[in-house]
Amino acid sequence: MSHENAKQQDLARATTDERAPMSTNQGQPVGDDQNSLKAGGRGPTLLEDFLLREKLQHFDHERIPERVVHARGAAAHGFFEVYDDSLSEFTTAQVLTDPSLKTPVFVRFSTVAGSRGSADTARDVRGFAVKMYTPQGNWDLVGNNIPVFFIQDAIKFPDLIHAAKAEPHNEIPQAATAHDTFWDFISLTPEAMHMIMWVMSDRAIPRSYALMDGFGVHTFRLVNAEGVAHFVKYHWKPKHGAHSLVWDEALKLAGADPDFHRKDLWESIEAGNCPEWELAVQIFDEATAAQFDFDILDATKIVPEDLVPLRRVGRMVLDRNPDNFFAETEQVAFMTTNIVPGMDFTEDPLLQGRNFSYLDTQLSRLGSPNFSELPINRPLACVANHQRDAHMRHTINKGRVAYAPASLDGHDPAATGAADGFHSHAVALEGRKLRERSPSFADHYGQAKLFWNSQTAVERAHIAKALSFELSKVATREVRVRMLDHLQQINPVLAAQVGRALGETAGDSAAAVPPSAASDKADEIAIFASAVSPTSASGRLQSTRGLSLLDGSQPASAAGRKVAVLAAPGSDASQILSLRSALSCAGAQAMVVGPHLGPLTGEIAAMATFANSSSVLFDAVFVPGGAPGVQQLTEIGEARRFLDEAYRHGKPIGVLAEGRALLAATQLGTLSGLTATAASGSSGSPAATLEAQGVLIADGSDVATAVDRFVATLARHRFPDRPLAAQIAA
Ligand code: HDD
Repeated sequence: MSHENAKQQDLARATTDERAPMSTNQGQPVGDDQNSLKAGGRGPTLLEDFLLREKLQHFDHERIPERVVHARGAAAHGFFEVYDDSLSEFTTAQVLTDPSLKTPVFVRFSTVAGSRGSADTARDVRGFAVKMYTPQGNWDLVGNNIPVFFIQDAIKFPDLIHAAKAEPHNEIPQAATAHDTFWDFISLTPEAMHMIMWVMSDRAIPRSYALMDGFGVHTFRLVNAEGVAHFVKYHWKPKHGAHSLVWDEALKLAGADPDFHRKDLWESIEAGNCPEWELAVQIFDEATAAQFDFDILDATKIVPEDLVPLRRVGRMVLDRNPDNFFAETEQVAFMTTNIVPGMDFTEDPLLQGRNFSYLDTQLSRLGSPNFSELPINRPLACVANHQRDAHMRHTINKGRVAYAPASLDGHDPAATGAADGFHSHAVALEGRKLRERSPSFADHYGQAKLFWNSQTAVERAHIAKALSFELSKVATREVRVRMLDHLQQINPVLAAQVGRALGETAGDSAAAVPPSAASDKADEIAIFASAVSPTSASGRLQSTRGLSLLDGSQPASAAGRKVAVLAAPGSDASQILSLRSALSCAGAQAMVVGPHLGPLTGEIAAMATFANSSSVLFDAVFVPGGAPGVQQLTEIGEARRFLDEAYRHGKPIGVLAEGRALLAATQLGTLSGLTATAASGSSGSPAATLEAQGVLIADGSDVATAVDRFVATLARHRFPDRPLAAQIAA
């Protein structure tokens, strides 16, 4: 039986057929589970009613503790395959070296701080946990969408999480770091500054799980057949690029659709737009590591891609949704200790502490050391050892030998384990036992600056905005001021701009400009425009590729995007059909939004209404022609707002033929001087100016070309520096 078939069968065995005649958990047929057994029609209920007892008892115990962190998550099944055997130079792990292997995977994405029921779009790190059911046992790469961490030593983890979670006296705020205890801890923890730059960047508000990077974070080891070890960093690169929301959109989405990311993952897979990532590795030896000006054991540091380029070695596709959220997504137990022969840990003190924590937490969450027998956790590789019993044991071990060495019943007392079994790499160790931080972990600002320097002006402006937002929610002034001191060490203009938002003087205050609520005000972007040379006079790296999302390095792709088509009775159905087929070819989807559900025009029906949806649920907005339809839309405030809000959030907008009149009726139309009927496209006209900002206005003479241009614009994701965005109230 193939590896994959075995897994499928394994999971199938664990399901029950809900359409079969009802029975108790003991298999007794049930005749009526809607009425309890009573003495007489009006009761009382009888103690002998085992059907009632069992049903209520099971219900009363349905809940298990949620994860202390990463409680809110969504997951999917899929597979991983390497492109070739080129990594066999570095490792004996079959999963990384055998291209004939299609390794089943289960991947769970999550936010960190919020509880199970919190909103998906909170500003937060995203968990990116991959379980691979390899022939050599399970390999879990329990990473995040950010390549560094807040702290260097696991002993600080409980403090970090207690500070970040809702405050313990009133459980406020939910799924948010914008509060005193978090920033108090951070302001007293300089090692967190690099991570803070990432968390305040747009990385912490991804567009979807499918459109974000993943990282193993720590430096790990790969070990080859000769026992030679190399260091490795793992990266997941999304096939369709890494893209983000904007903050105002993320805030609104938390109300409009708290399941935004979860639903996107589910619906993409159902629609056959399967999320896909490439696995990339950075591999380097001890001598190379010794030359870096940071310690590769320090999880607050990246290995810049300008120092060690990425090598793309395989791909992972998520192509099947879970059958049952609890049995799979909730009960899956990831553990950093799950590695396979040919891999090893490093002495990173954060990783070492994690290796205690994950095994431990499964006991309190899942209730028994037999959690590894749950279908979602069970390896495909054979399990054979002398561990026995404990709560909820499923395996029925045969025979009397549960010990080693043993000579009874055919056991070989000389057998001490598989020859190709796991061997820890023989790392040379020396030194005294001590409780202190290595001096090589001491630089807390160097890579925070590297990250800042590697961002575009728009991204820097977003970081300044995020810090201003978060710190403005901190009630204790000393904490705010302490943070400004840290920012000053990273970049004086950043410190000054955040200082201005907080009513403090800090950094290069001459450069600061009045802050606005909108994310992309031109003068706020302009102050961050200064470029930095890639290396300093002393040869130190000052910026590097791989850190910016807006430097043009992301692949152009419209796959997985959702477009709102605003329509009403009388809208041009053929234009909508053209758009729909062009989008579907690009792996994107059109959803018609109208004044009511159901048939609107021709064969077009509305799947959403202005009352139940808004522009934040979509990546772009399109308005077809058809004078009577457009006329109706111009009279609907929400329709006009759809366009204004989409413009403010940098989203592509397309209007065709008479659809232009709706755009002309918006705030954007007024501010840009766009009229309902003027000829489009002449240079210097409002339409030409808007086109450069991703707002396409076409006259309807060539629908096919107009639609193709719109899809190409959609593939660019966002147009973040729109000059009129700050003036639009939406
Ligand atoms: Fe952790 C869950 C990622 C540091 C202790 N962690 C958890 C999950 C992810 C990460 C993705 C969710 C897994 C799932 O979906 O079930 N954690 C990280 C990363 C870290 C990190 C990338 C730094 C590089 N974590 C970390 C430390 C500790 C923990 C330092 C403790 C010493 N993490 C846990 C935990 C969790 C967990 C308490 C909660 C639920 C679980 O493990 O199964 O053990």
